[in-house]
Amino acid sequence: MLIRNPNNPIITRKDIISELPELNDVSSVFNPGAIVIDGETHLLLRVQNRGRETCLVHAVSRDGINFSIDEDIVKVHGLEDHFEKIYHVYDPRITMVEDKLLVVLAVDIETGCKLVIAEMKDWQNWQVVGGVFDVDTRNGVLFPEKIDGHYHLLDRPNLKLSSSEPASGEKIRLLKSTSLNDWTEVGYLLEGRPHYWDERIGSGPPPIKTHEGWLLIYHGVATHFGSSNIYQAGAFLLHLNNPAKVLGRTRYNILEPREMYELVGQVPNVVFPTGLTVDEIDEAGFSMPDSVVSLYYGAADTVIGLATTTIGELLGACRTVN
Ligand code: BMA
Repeated sequence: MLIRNPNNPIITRKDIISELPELNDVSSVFNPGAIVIDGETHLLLRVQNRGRETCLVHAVSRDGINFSIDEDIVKVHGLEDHFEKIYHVYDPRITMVEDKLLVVLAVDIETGCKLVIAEMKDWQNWQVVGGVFDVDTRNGVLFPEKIDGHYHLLDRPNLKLSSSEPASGEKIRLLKSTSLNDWTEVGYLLEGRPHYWDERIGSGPPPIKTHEGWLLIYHGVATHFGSSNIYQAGAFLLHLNNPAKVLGRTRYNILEPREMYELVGQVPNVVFPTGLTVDEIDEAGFSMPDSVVSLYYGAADTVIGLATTTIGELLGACRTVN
């Protein structure tokens, strides 16, 4: 259902060209946030250098396929007010909420991972305006509008399954807040399905508003292959006025590692969607069944892939739940 762009991978390490020592001959570029503003597609790239340090870099494109990439590293101001020592800031998910351009970032600190919300000042400068600081959590996405006067956010609290494994999780949670800072738990919405493609799960890009409900892409991890986890993508649908209500979920994955650049790389067998754009949205923020969806995803934690489909195809797939 998702058609890979023939130019895939659309961004690789060789496209990062900069005088900065931090961006010289980098190792990988993956898991981008995406948004369309005034007809241009903007990405925030997760760039990993040979120090295995993470930098966020902005890229822009007229056609959503060929990107021109900034030479500077994006600054997130105010992080130091919250954390003493930060290891990595990564996996940006970008959402426009009531004229504010916001990004949710995963931030690795000594005690695990927190979610930080930052507002764009310009593409190089973002200011921390909130976050989810209480639990160890990741995969945060903001809804593009307030519901019942509240911001809404999905996250995925981490479980530490064993000391040798990275923290991961298997339940997507809904939170709400009036301020972007103090979040109240509404409840857990979706669980991983042991033995199947999505044993552990987490949201992908931010929700899309459709007449049938909030449409989301998520990632699922099949962990039952011993040392080789497989990261795939699926979709689910939430009620428009009551997003705690799950209306549908794909039984099958809609994208799985198949191409060489998805199967082989820094972390093999990974497609990890974090950015999504829709070509046609009406005045009220709704996309149409034939609106084209462009999904930007990290492949093998090494490069960026692009795959397209339509809203109608995704909604149809959400009805295949068993
Ligand atoms: C997840 C996150 C992602 C990463 C993926 C595959 O747990 O850490 O950033 O792309 O694993 O390694």
